[in-house]
Amino acid sequence: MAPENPISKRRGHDGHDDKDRQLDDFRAAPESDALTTDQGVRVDDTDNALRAGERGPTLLEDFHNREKITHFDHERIPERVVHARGSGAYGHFEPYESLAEYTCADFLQEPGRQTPVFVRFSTVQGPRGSADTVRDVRGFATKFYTRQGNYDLVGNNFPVFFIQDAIKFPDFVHAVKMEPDNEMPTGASAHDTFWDFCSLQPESTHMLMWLMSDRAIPRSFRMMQGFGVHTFRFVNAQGRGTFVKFHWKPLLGVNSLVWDEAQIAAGRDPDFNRRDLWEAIESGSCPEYELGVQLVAEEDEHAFAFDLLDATKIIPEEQVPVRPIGRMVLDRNPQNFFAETEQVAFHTANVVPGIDFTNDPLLQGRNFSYLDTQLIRLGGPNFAQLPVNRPLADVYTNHRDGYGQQVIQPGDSYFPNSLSGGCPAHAGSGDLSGVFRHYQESVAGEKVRVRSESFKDHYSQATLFWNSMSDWEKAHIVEAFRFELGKVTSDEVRERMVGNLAHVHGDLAGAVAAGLGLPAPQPDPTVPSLSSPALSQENLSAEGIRTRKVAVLAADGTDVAYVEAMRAKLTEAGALVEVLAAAEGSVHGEDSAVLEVDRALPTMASVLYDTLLVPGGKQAVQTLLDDPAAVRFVEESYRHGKPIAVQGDGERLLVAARVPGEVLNAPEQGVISADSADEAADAFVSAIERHRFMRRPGLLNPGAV
Ligand code: HDE
Repeated sequence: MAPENPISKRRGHDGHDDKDRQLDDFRAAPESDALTTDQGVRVDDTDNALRAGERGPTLLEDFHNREKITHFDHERIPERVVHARGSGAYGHFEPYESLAEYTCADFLQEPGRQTPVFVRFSTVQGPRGSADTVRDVRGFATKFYTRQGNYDLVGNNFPVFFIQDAIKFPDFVHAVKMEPDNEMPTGASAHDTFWDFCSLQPESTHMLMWLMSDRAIPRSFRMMQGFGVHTFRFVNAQGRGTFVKFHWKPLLGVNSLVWDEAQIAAGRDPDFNRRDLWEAIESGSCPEYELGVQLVAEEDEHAFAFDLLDATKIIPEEQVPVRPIGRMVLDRNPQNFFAETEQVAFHTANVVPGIDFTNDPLLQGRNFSYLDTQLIRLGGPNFAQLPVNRPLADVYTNHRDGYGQQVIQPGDSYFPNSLSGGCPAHAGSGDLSGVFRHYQESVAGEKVRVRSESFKDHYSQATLFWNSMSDWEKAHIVEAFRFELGKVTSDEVRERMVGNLAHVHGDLAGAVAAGLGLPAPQPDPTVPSLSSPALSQENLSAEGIRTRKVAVLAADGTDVAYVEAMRAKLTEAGALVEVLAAAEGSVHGEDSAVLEVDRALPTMASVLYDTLLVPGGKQAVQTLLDDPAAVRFVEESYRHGKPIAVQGDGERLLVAARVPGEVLNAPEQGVISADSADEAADAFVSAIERHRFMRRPGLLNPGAV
């Protein structure tokens, strides 16, 4: 008898929604307990090839051996040319209200109606095996399996892009990818070709500001915004269009790592963001994002100082507020990385009635590129039949044949026909509901190869971004430019780039130049003084500390009662508390109370936690003081701006970690020193809520502020 299928028993995969039920038909439940070949022939030995005599040559006739090796030889497919490294999850989206006034998209009509989704987060530059915490843009691509067909919102975690016209994408990607001779650096833009391109291409300046900011090193995919980037178009049932920009906002707040931490994390856990997403979903702490839209009436197309079709520009939220329209929850991990996360195929041209394009030249080029790249990556034209890509809406086409055809299609495959009763019929000839009708935009013009004059301002919004940053965000941007340009070997490229920065802000250009040993360029007197507070991460923290990871450093002699009291309060607030000690097992308090150890200190690092708790207990603190890994843990936590709570003697560890005297008990700097959990807990929770304290003494590089 066939064993119970362990696959269907995995948590969350229980016919959860329509997509999950559809996937069930493709889940390979073993039908027999015996190993077979692809042809279903039972096999009793998969460890020894057929050979002529015990020590003789292997025989070609061994079809099982040949099939096994041949299949293995063909297991890899080309990785994505960009966004190769990614992590995916299923979930659902539901609108808060009907958007019928603006769009006839079926999935946006009814408050609370759930539409299944699959989301893939990614880095851009590095190959599939590169580290997660590199400085890079993150992809945020969502496939909505709507009743009217698949809608893909293929966005990023920055609201702008490097270039204005898709024809420049191959140039840009060749410049940012590893250098052609030595294939270095992996997962990094700190090299000559990238900065050579950008320094010659001022339209990239706004995007560079985002890339050099902490937005490029997100703490978690769960704490990162997403943007559709382009201006799209909603179309309502009457055919009226409204310009729309899409925003995803994480309910856990928008938080980042700091650069030193990101670099350490890349070694300590190259899967840092992937693991975080996976574990959060496995533990039931499902990430949520709110979808927001900025809506602009068609008649206001030219009401802005920039062109709505220019993807290097945002619409400042103070000018057009973001209206929340629904929420998305990611609650199911894939079961097979390759089948789902790797084979998922997003395409900007996968739209549904009610959502349409604009003439943004970057978007127009993308509408060609995604299908084209998938034909090579997924080996032919039938990839929409792969389980993860399959729409929930019925599919009925005249397409035939091709590699990997999964469907037996009876009947003819041409239109018009009479022999098949005219099927499939055009919707136009009968039921008109759910038909995609292209927006009736009038278009006229000479054939020209030019960039519109309205796309020519490359600096104002880079300045807007700079002006909107807090002091520590500015300092981090300066340090990032210094780091990246410091890796550039060409003096000419460095100088040209610093020259461009002078058009963003004199302070920025001057500070970067100083770090590179270059003279400060002449500031540009025309630099505007605009700012948009909505851009600063200072203003994007969430309430609460759900899923924040707290490390507790313990040893024999630790005040166990204090740890348990703090654990109770932190866990109640939704944080995850882990006790770390030199070895796994347990430690004993002075009163011989037992504290279970969750992780051995040598296997962990401060960069894997959001915050640190150091309980008192004379003997325990002495043990930790004698352990360089523990002192380093404290030192890094402080330097990376993380909240720290210490009890009693625990303060000695702060001193050993060279925490300045004036901060030893400074809740306003996120360092809380108190003897009891009652005194410490509330202040510690509010500190964790603030995420980081980047203005601590010694943290802001004076040359960079
Ligand atoms: Fe993409 N992009 N892109 N891109 N992009 C791809 O499609 C392209 C751009 C984005 O998780 C490729 O299937 C062009 C902007 C994401 O599978 C490719 C241009 C934005 C993903 C491609 C852009 C994105 C991709 C590579 C310039 C944010 C990963 C593999 C006009 C709004 C999707 C693939 C996933 C992937 C082309 C610019 C987001 C080559 C030509 C702007 C999130 O087709």
